Amino acid sequence: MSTTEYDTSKIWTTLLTNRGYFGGALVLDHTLRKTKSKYQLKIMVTREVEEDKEFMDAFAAAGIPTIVVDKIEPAPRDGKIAKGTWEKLAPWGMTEYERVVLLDSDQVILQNIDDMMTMDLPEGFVASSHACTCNPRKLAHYPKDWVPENCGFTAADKATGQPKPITEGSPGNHHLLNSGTVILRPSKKEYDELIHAMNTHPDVPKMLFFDQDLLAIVYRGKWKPLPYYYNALKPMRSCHADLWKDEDVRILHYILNKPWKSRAYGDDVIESTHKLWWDAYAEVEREWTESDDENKRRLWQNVVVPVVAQE
Ligand SMILES: [Mn+2]
Repeated sequence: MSTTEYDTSKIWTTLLTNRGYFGGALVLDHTLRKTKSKYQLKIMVTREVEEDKEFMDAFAAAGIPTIVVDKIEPAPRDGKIAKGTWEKLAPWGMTEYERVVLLDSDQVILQNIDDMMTMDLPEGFVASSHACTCNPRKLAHYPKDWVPENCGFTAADKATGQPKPITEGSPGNHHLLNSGTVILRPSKKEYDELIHAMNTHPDVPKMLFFDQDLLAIVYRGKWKPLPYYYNALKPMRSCHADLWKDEDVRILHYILNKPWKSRAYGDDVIESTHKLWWDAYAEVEREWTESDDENKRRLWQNVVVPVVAQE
């Protein structure tokens, strides 16, 4: 699809802060195109990325527009700055768009998701999927109340995948979202609220998931839960096997270990999902390495090959 055919009032976006996730971003872009989205992916890049000329050339070769975003970080507390992916808040300030959907570059799109651009979203609200708080790997640094009984997905309708509505009486974890997928309406007022909360909220210095934790606080009672299949976290294929249906999954999210780190993924319920990523990557690889454009073939070698496992 050429640029002129896109609906330019709304965009997909994701954040890249270095070359490491570029293979992921190429697969994300490729699968959005492959599923025939009529909206374009524009990738947010930091100032550091902007200075990496060869990397910027690779975005141009891929035909992916970039949006350079300034550093966003909390005011220091006791002389310390809570470092994190705070630039993921930048889309709230992009008021030239009616709607922005924030995605993660470790996702693959398996079915057309353009309905996310038109689904009902009240003013002042965002839409997102729950965070899965089952903690199946029993990671010690995760909060103590991250157990299956408290997970938002445990309460979802198993037949339809629809989430249970969130109320003030819901378990605390039902108020937590995963910021790998967020539908938002850019707004100067909401952007300012987010930045203010980032600079002042007492929990910020101990936040594990940065923008994601902050969004759950600022949009508490003001976010619409989406079915899991708009942000299907790969471990859920095991820990929510009774909810998960492969044929329903629109967005598969490779949280924790990334598929591009090894071509020798396992064949268990979770790691076997890496095949979908590698199949899509093979299509991208063919397009670049068989290109008539020598510059594109060179950029593939210099920018993509070093960050994607070759065996
Ligand atoms: Mn992710």
